[in-house]
Amino acid sequence: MAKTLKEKLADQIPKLREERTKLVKGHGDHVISQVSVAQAIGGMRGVKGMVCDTSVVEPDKGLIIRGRSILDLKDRLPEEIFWLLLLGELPTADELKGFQKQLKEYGEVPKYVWKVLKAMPKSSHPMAMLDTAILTMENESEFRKQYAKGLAKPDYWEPTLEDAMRLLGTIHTIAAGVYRIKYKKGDLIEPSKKLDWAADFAKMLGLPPKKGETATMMRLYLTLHCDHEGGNVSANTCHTVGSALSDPFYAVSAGLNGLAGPLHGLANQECLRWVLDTMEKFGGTPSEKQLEEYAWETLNSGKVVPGYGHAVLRVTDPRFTAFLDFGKKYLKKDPVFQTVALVYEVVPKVLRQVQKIKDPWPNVDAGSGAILYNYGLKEFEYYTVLFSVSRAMGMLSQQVLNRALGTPITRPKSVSTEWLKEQVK
Ligand code: CMX
Repeated sequence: MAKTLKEKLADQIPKLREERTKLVKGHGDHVISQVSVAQAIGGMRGVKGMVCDTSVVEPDKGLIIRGRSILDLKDRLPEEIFWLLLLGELPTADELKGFQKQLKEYGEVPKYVWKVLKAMPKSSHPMAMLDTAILTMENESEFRKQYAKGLAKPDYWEPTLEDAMRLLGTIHTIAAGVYRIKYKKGDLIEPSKKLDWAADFAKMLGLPPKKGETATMMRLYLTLHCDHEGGNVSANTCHTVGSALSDPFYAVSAGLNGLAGPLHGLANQECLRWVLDTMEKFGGTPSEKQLEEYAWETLNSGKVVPGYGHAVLRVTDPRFTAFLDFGKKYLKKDPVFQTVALVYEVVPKVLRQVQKIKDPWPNVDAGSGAILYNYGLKEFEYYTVLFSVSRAMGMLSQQVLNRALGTPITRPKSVSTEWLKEQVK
């Protein structure tokens, strides 16, 4: 019988621990980064100060998961990606089948979670609902229970993985419930015993299946958003909270609160709004000239053009390319998609003229909204919830590995402005 994810991880952990010990003992003093005043003030951009093995983001290549470009992985199921993030290899067909079956065994959402969600104000943002639901589910944490009983450090990763499975096994059901409760779509739809994670999510949202296309779109969406190394706001927050040995429910909920910011994951809702605003203003897909004018108008009013720019990337985000290719295949005639494609022609030319902008290219959020819109998800505010369902894979795999490796509590040193002034005197 194929090995489980836990068994495979258990096989790998001794070697990973040995490797880390060797690095610290043998090369602990080797300097890998220096910090300038500008970096200390400017969000620590580019400072190398943490380790993340699940994925890396190369400025000129984009997301690379365990050595494989995201574009080579785009047709894989999200479940395969979670396996890859954790183990560094893709599952065999049998391993995948076993993992999918196991994930479903963790699929029950406690009734109290629904009660809490239904009691929230009608005006609550769907991200606040999702994060509250995850925090409410902290009550189920196996890590917390076992830690309270006296868990040995080398064993921390096991109940962390258990919590990760529970969270991953339920997050799509919770997210679908958030959608149906918030937007009054009718009764909750039960998870299926047969469908894969993404297809089941699409079904529970209640989206029209469009001959299987909706499930294909959801698989792509959930695969593309899975992880983006360790330093971005959500991953870094999850890492920091988790480093205090807060369990995965606390840590992922905290990370997702960061994803809910408009400069991070919320950009996808802002981005489609921007695209639709242009269409409303110009009565349909605008001309290149109109779009250019609108981009300047946005910049001159002190706003950002959402979906463009990145803290690390310096090329078109390959995840955007994957969405663009999907749109060209399935949505060629859709005016919203056509506008997104046109924005890609025009906006980088405009942003390149603004000297301070380091990356004029689209990020993942520039195209995803138009696709969701076409498949019946018209509620922009909900888009970051979809992002979150996927990104939970990255955050959870990072946390399990950190527990396995005994990564210490995060505690960088802050300095005062007075201290900085002294240094540069
Ligand atoms: N539109 C207008 N101005 C932009 C811009 C854009 N798309 N991208 C960067 N800039 C501005 C910055 O606001 C900054 O201005 P100030 O110096 O006046 O503050 C200046 O250009 C330099 O920024 P940068 O070094 O190029 O980029 P940062 O690393 O500081 O920020 C990001 C990166 C993503 C926050 C920024 O590009 C941005 O706000 N983009 C629009 C929002 C967006 O799409 N966010 C989603 C990113 C992906 C994700 O995390 O999910």
